[in-house]
Amino acid sequence: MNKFQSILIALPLSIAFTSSAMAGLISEDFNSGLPAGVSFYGPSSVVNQEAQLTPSSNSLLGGMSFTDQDNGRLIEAWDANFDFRIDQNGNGGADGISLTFSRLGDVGPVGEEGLLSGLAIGFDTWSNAEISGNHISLRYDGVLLVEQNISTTVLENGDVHSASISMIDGLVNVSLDGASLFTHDVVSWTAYSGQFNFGARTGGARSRQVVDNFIASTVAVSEPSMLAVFGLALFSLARRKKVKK
Ligand SMILES: [Ca+2]
Ligand SMILES: [Ca+2]
Repeated sequence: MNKFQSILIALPLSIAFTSSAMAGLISEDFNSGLPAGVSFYGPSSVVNQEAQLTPSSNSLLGGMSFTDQDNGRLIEAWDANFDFRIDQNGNGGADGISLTFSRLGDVGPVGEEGLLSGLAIGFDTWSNAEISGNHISLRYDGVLLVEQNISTTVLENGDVHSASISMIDGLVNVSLDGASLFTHDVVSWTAYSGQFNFGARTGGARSRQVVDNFIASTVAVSEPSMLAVFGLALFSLARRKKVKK
């Protein structure tokens, strides 16, 4: 292999290994009616420039999903930021809201524990024999990993709260109103393709449950580019020639 051949091979390979992953971005304030790329389920809809997941009525199951931003590619990291407000509580208020980054195609109305597919974060306002009636949960494919009481604020107090969730290679951080609540490493996590799906539920107790200002980004796992494939082909060609000599 001469010097020119080495450069020919090394160049595309180096491009392949330094190419950055594609990233998807969602920024939705619901101020312009029904947004494109968003599906609503059950009683959920845009009301007063917010996404109202449930009105304050009994026995509802709402939901809202966002179209996959990455054309089905595996996602290795994402972050999600949104405001929520839970008010008009009746009979103690219930049940809370959830955000799931669910496996591709698994979307729909769902309760405060999230979908049984992918990573789900719950903002739970009613204790069903749980740690409290004011807690955050984390589930992976429906398996409960974290159930943490919130002592600093009341989720259903009618105030606008801001949630911030980040996920990098299975490491999940959940923050509320600017303060980190917990970080959890999901050991069995592997990259999957998916989309964001909100849910909310009411039962015998009820609340109006609203989400607004959803800003999220996703980072897809890098795939070998055409240049890399070209480089690998050249490399194997050069090797074959070398063997022949
Ligand atoms: Ca809005
Ligand atoms: Ca509950």
